[in-house]
Amino acid sequence: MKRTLLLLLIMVTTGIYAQQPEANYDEARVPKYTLPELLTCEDGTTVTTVRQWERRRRPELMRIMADGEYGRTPKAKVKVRYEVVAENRQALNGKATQQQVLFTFSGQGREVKALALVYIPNHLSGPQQKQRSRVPVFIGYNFPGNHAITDDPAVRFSPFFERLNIDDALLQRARGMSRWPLSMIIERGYAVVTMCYNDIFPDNADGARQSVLTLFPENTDGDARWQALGAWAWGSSRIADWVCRQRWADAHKLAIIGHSRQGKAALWAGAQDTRFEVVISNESGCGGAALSKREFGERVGRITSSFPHWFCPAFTRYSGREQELPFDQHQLLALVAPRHLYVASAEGDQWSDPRGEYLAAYYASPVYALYGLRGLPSPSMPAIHQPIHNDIAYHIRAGRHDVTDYDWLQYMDYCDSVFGYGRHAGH
Ligand code: GTR
Repeated sequence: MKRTLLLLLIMVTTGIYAQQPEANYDEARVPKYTLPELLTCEDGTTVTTVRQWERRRRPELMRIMADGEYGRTPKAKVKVRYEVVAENRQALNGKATQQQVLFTFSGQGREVKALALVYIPNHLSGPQQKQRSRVPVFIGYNFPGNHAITDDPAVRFSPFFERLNIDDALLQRARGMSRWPLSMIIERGYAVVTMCYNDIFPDNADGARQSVLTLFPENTDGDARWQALGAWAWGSSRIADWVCRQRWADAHKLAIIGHSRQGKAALWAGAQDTRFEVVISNESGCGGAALSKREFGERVGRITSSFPHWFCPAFTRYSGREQELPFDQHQLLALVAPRHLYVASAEGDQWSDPRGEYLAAYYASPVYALYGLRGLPSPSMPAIHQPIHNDIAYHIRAGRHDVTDYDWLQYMDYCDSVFGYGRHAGH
């Protein structure tokens, strides 16, 4: 029984059962589509200034995306208690201080626990040393649990797995290390704060009952009610709350990174929370960076039936009816402006529609232009392994759906440039 549960969990988490052959992978079969206007308000006013964008169009689009896709984030606050439950000042061969910080969220007489795993660089070298007394931070969820992204036996199981009460052997410590090259990140002078996304909202159709949603008053938002993606985005902001209070962290240099479904959540978090200076979507695909109206790879009908607990119920209305969507993902991406946006794709991940991801970032560029910033220059995609690092950044690499060292190296080069460090400065 426990094994079946775990298998199911792995399948849901990796999306194995969601991949079906009927998706379109032929560019010639992409329908003719018209994207909803980015810079025209609902009443027809054309946006030509930053002021109009920030006062009128941006709030309008925030509402449209919340009501139609991700759900409304409740305004009520829940109580959070933070507790450093373990510390190791000599982690990663002395290169980092590792902390495990238990977040206890409480509301409506209930508690939800989540465990952050934190690595802070001990030594900075070269130009970094002069420039930094506080360090920039990558914030991002992991999928398989904190214990799986390192081989350090002192790292505790994420609370979600403890609740499942599965044998340790089945939990496979260290099985997800490749996506979190901790030493490499620490050596570049960045801190990392990660947490298992299941701690915030367990990723299954019944997950809401164990999630942070239960800490809020009864939800009356109907079809616009938030679900998992909204909760994960909210949780990232709670991690940022904690990070911003730490002496070692540079609160002005926060990057949020998310892969795949967490790329979707990172974009929604980055749209809402302006403390994220760099917003990184790694292969977020449908409901993330990819344009829905291209109907390429994963589609709205598919994603909302495979994962009914991710989006707000209103999004399911557009199953098989993408051309009727009153919004598309370029509008979500534009909500990150004037902060830095990085969209990345993989050639072997056609399910996520790399071209659709690129084009959404390209079509978000006019908002960056309003600020005098550089988005993407042309609707033609760059070649593989030829990153573009403008105020909107993009790369496509060879290989499959994954987070690789190549991806991390691009993100760190880009952040170095954005934050004005060392050899990559001059951005
Ligand atoms: C897939 C899903 C994608 C993506 C992926 C993942 O099954 O269809 O939208 O979210 O899972 O998160 O790895």
